[in-house]
Amino acid sequence: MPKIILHHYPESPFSEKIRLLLGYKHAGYQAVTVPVIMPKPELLPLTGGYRRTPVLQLGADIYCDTALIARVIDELLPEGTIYPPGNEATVAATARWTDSVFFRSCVSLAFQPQALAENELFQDPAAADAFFRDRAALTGGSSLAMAARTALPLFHNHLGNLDRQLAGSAFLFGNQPTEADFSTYHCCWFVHRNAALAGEFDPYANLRQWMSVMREFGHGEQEAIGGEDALAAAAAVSPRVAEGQSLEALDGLRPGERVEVMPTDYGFDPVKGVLMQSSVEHLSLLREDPQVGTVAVHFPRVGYQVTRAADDG
Ligand SMILES: N[C@@H](CCC(=O)N[C@@H](CS)C(=O)NCC(=O)O)C(=O)O
Repeated sequence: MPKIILHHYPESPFSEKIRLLLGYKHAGYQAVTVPVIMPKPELLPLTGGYRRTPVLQLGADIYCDTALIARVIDELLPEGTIYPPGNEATVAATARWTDSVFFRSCVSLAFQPQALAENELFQDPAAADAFFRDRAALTGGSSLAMAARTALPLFHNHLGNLDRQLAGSAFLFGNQPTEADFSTYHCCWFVHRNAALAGEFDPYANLRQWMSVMREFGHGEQEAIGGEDALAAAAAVSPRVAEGQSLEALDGLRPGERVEVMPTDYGFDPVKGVLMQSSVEHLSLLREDPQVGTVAVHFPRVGYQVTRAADDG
C-alpha cells in the first residue's frame, strides 16, 4: 500500500478539514506544502490541471476535493467511521452545504479589511496584489463572492443553530464525529484563528466546547516531504486500475472515452483523460504525463461536471 501524501498549505481551511480527519484517524502520512497561489509546478503534473487545495495522493492515484478525500481516508482507516449508517443523507447534505454556502460566509468575513490588518501576507502590497489577482482568476465566472453584510447574519444564524444543536450531543449527529463535523470545524477554524474575529464566537459556549474537542484530534503523524518526492512516488508505480463501471445511461459517457472534468462552482480548469470509472459517487480518469507517466485522477460526482473532451470532436 503506497503512503498517504497530502498536498496542502497551513492556512488552507479545506486542508485543515483533512489534517484534522487524519488526526482523528491516528494516521501517519507525508505532506507536501504547495504554493498558496499559482503556479504549482509540482502539483499540476499529478492532477492534470486541478489546482485547488488539498489533494491526496496514494502512489499514482490522485484524489481531488475533500468530499472524496474524506471518503478515501475513511475507507483506508475505517475504525470510527465518519459515515455512520442511518444518517447518510443528512450528513452528506450538511457537509456539502457547509463546504459551500457556510464556507462562503466565512471567506467573506475573513477577507474584510479589519480581518486582514494583522495578516503578514497582506502587509506586503505586491504579495497582497498577487494573492487577490490569483483568487480573482480562481473564482472568475463563479458566484463565490458574498458581501460581508450578507455573510455576517448568515454566519451568526448558523452559529446559533450549531450552538443549540450541540447542547444535546457531543458531535453534530450524536456521539461520534461525521464528515459534517469536519466540514463545520474547518470553516469555524478559519474565522476563529483570526484575532480580529475570534470574539464572534463569544456567545456560543457549546460550539466553543465542541471546537476544543475537535481541535484535540490534532493532525496525526505528519512527515514533511518535497514536491519532487511526491512526483517520484507517482512515477514509481502504476495507478490502481479499477474495473470500468459505466454510467452511460445517465451521462452518455462510456469508460474508454476521452473526457474532461471540472468543478461546477469555481476553479474551472478542465482535467482531460480517458474515463476509467464512473458511478454516481465518483469519476476516475487515466492520464499520461511526461513527468510522472500514467496517473489516475479521481473526483467526486457532486460538484463536478464531465463532458466528452473537446479535442475529440
Ligand atoms: N470543494 C473543494 C474546495 C477546495 C478549496 O476551495 N480550497 C481552497 C483552499 S482552502 C483553494 O483551492 N484555494 C486556491 C488554491 O489553493 O489554489 C474541496 O472540498 O476540496
